[in-house]
Amino acid sequence: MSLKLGVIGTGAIGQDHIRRCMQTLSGARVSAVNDINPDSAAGAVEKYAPAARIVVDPHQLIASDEVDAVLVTSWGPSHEEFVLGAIRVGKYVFCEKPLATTAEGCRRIVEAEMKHGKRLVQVGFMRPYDTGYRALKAVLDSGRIGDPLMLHCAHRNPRVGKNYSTDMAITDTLIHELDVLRWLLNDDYVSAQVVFPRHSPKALPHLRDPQIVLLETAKGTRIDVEIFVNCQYGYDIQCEVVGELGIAKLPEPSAVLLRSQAARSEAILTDWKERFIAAYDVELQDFIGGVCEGRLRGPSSWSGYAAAVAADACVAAQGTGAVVPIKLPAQPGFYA
Ligand code: NAI
Ligand code: ISE
Repeated sequence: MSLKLGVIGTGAIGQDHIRRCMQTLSGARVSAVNDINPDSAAGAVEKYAPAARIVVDPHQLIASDEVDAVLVTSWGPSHEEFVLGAIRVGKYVFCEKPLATTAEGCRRIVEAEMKHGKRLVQVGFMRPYDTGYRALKAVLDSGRIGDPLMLHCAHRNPRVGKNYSTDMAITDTLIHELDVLRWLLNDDYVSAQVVFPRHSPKALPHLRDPQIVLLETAKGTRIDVEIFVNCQYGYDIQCEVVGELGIAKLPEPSAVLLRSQAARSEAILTDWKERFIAAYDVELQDFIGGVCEGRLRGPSSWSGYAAAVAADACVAAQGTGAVVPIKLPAQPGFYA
């Protein structure tokens, strides 16, 4: 039997997930779509899911008998409403990051899910599914470089649109590191500070770009993350862990080493869709499998909440330059 998916939001990642559900993954098909922009919904259906129905009201889509589970791929500020809507009718929901744009919003989702009594939500944090991050974690867990002391990370996008704001560098971009580094280190954050280097003239005046986020964990590990979303040259994700006994670095995506015109070169990817293509495939296949088995295994609402608690502190730190404490409540047994 094929799981019927309803997709809310048919922009960049919505279309990419519709494509992978219809063309790459097994066990599911897209049966209904919604977007506040009807042309976008029509375009996605025509291109990837000709048999899917366009439903104008997102809450009708969530409640529809034609939908077994929901994918929320609309803009971040709308996620909470749709995830709560799915929990209300007891349907499984895969929600792209961020789960909600504030910790308070994520907390409401956690509470609704716990009240329902069973996990229904998977958050679209795909990096724990990436083979590079998994290999890096295996090295750390093996103890080969001893305890991690420092991490140097970078999250670089070639450019962003005019609606991208300074806080989105945290809530939309850094949120990936806030999730994956917590998982990688098996540790929680205790403080954050944000400092701003010289403004890049390639960034629009309203956007402070680049930024450097400094995090400290409960075990005392120090992390610096450069966020540079107008770096021009490519989509570049870096993570280097300095341990007591050695250094472990996130592998680069594989590329041909070219010798040509008196130079050695390797191409750098320019798009997150390609950089994490395999990870997106595996995370969504895992969601489909989890729904079919009645037991989700992927990143939970609690992971979404934990990342958002740290994100709130980083956004506050952007405004003051001060070191802002991060206090994550104890994880409920429900999410163990
Ligand atoms: P986008 O702007 O390309 O597409 C968003 C779509 O959602 C648009 O078509 C818009 O009309 C629609 N939409 C917005 N509000 C809506 C509402 N209330 N109801 C119905 N439709 C609505 O944005 P993009 O890049 O696809 O991002 C969407 C979400 O996915 C964001 O939360 C973003 O952070 C996340 N994302 C995650 C990525 C990842 O690596 N996991 C990569 C890119 C995006
Ligand atoms: C985008 O929404 C993503 O999630 C990408 O993975 C990230 O690199 C980019 O900065 C975000 O805007």
